[in-house]
Amino acid sequence: MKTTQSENLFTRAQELIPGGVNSPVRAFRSVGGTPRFIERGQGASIWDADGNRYIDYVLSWGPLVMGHAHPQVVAALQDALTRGTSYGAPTKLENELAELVIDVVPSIEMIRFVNSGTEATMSALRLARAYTGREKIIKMAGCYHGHADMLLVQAGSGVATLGLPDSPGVPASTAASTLTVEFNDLDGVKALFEQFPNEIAAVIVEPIAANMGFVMPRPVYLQGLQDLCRRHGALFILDEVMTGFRVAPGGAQQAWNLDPDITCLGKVIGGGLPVGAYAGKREIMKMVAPAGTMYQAGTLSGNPLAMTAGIATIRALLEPGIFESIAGKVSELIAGLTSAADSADISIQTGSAGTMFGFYFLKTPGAVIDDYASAKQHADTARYGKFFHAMLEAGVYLAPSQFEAAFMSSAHGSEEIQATISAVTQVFHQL
Ligand code: KE4
Repeated sequence: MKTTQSENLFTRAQELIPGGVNSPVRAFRSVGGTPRFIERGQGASIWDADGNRYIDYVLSWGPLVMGHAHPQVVAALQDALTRGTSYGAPTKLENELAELVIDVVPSIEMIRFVNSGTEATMSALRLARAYTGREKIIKMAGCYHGHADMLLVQAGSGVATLGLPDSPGVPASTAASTLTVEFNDLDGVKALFEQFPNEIAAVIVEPIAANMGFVMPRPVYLQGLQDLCRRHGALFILDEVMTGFRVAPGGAQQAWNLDPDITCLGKVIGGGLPVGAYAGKREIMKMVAPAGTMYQAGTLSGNPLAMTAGIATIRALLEPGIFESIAGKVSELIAGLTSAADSADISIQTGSAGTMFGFYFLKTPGAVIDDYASAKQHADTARYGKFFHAMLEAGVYLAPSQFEAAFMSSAHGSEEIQATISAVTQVFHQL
């Protein structure tokens, strides 16, 4: 595969931008090689600067559940663009997207739009501290909730990918208020509530730990966290930035009948444009300025183009049968992946929920990855790196890190799924 253009662009980019990228995980650091500079996306495919075509399972890290340049999204944006790009004033579009999200996500009564998942979780935690008057928060090791100081403690995603223990620049005093426990360890959270009575403002958790690869919650784990929060007067915050509109239309909370106090959203609700949101019970949300005293603001929050892309994407996703058909493609791909691994005698652990999925190469056959410690211990990142590049050469674009999830779109048809399965089969035998 010719990658001259990407190589030249990457060389130049590294002079201009730290690491040549505007988000670390894009730099291929953990898998090696030159990141592909992408020029175009259409449906399930992307093309790089050298004209190579890939079937895309990163989909901008989750947002593009309807694929690249979906006709309804493009048309809606083209129309909105003729009326300008931003007003810094309220618009009916914000009402429309708010109503859509409130209708679909069970626990949400009121919502505030921001520009990224990071802003969503950062604001949600400030709100939890304001509402409870408490300072400490609990997060799980290996979970990633964006790059706000207080959350860059044993984080996942790019922090895990680069093997950074924590980030320099986060004040010790800030990190001291963030308590961490292994994902799926309910007793560990229970112990913290007993150790710090009346001090914990919130527990924040990804319902599926998809920033350490793809780790499903144990049965009753999430319900257990919710019950502990209720019992100890802390807020239960579900970070559905990735799982929202993907595990089910109403997110993991709809699939698993959860009732979080605050939900963080992002990705899909922006349809590929910058949108995040924190949302939840009216009683709590009404504390947010200017209705209440907890301050949070943003020049481009609720931006009309971003709202337009989010509305068009969610409306298209909610068309009858669409979600189920995308979820069906995930099942088809996972079945193909599993049988290919069996026939090549390769040990993998797969996981899937709705329109998202993931898999690990295992160093030890039969090992189980169900938290960050076991992910670091058992995931064969070297073998994943080889697999990643072989699949890239075969025209399949996966996450450039073993500690990320993968995503499906409505634009992936049987042709793409079968092409992917045959590429996997071929590559597994090469491995
Ligand atoms: P952003 O600030 O990147 O929009 O959202 C942060 C965030 C919050 N919560 C969860 C559960 C997330 O997965 C994310 C961001 N996800 C990563 C990929 N695992 C974004 C990719 C990147 O950092 O470039």
